Amino acid sequence: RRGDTRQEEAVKRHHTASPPTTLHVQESLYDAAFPFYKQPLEVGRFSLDATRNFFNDSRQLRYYSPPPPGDSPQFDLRDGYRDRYVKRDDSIKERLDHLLQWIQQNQSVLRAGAASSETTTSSWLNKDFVTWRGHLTKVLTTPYEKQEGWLLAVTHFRGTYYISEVETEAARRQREERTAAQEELMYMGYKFEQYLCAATPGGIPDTGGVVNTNEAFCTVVQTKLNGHSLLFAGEVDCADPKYPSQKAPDCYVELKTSKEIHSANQQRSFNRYKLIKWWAQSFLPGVPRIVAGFRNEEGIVASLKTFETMKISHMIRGDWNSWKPAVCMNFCNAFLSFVKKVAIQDDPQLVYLFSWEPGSDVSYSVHKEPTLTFVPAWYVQLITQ
Ligand code: 0WD
Ligand code: CA
Repeated sequence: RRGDTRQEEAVKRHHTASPPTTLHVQESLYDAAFPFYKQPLEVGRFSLDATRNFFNDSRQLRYYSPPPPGDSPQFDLRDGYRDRYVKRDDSIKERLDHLLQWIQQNQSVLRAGAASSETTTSSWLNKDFVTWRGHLTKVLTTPYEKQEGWLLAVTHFRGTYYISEVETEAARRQREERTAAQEELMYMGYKFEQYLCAATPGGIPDTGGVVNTNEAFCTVVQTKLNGHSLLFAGEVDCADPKYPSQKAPDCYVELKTSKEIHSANQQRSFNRYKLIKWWAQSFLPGVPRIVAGFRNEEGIVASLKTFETMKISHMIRGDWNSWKPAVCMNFCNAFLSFVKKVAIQDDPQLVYLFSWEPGSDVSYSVHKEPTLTFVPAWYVQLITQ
């Protein structure tokens, strides 16, 4: 049977007139041709400073500055954890606020791209979905995820579906019960960025400075997955001033750390569980390169490896029980279609809460509680104008 037909059947219906109740997740249902995914276009940029203030510019963009080729790096990722670390308060839920702020300050960019047909149900924004890239990454990897479920809140407002993550009970518990070792591991990812990033193109990394995880540079991307138009923002680690194309997102580089690989078993698990996340995250905004630092037990990175995002799927193709990019994208397409079928009511205070746990189908519940509502009043004003 054709993949399309099988995906249609993934949606269970009570009867044809009412919305579906669940969405099946099994990989086999989505094992079809790669869907249409429009080349991601950067439509804007924003920065968050050391105190998490929003700026509609690139002030926090950093520049890739690797050690000279041939030199083995000796990056001590634990350095500064005790005395040069300012950690973002991750109990504060920012939801879509910064992205909505970007929309507010860039109406002209968006109005210019919008069709003239304005009705009461669609706004000048003219996008089907607005969300964080990280939320879409979670959707893409769902058919292969075996550990962490998710909760995604959706509000349908003036023809656009806003998707904002809600922390699961399990994730909250994990966050509150993080061990010192886990906290340090989180720091190490950011410290790695400091070793490879300079404040100016051609500059040298300041490895003695403070690591402040409030600081962020984000790209705002517009694209299309089949019939779904998307606007999302994602954090970008740096731009490579030496890359042949200085166009965004071509020049962007994603930085990652991972444990050194010493066995075939570790390699398999890296390919199966880590590369899928790395691929999905960078593929979505069209970031072409991922630079990985492999750390030893002492937290020292002695080797770097560059992965080309578009070649990752070829690298894993021969693996037993491997993952497929097409399955990820077809599932995402099906999920977005499911959201459109379910979230019928256009109301900025109404939340459709989609939930998924490994081994289950996606289901949803409907809420109108101030604690779950995430589209702010000021934004409702803005769009309604
Ligand atoms: O409200 C929420 N539930 C979330 C908010 C979940 C995830 C991220 N965020 C915020 C981040 O603080 C940041 O401002 O959204 C922005 C980034 O969004 P994204 O690019 O869509 O997120 P994602 O692709 O998951 O992560 C990109 C980077 C991470 O890099 P690695 O290499 O670890 O994937 O954003 C950072 C991190 O550097 N990041 C975070 N920083 C602080 N707190 C967080 C977080 N919770 N999550 C990701
Ligand atoms: Ca990173």
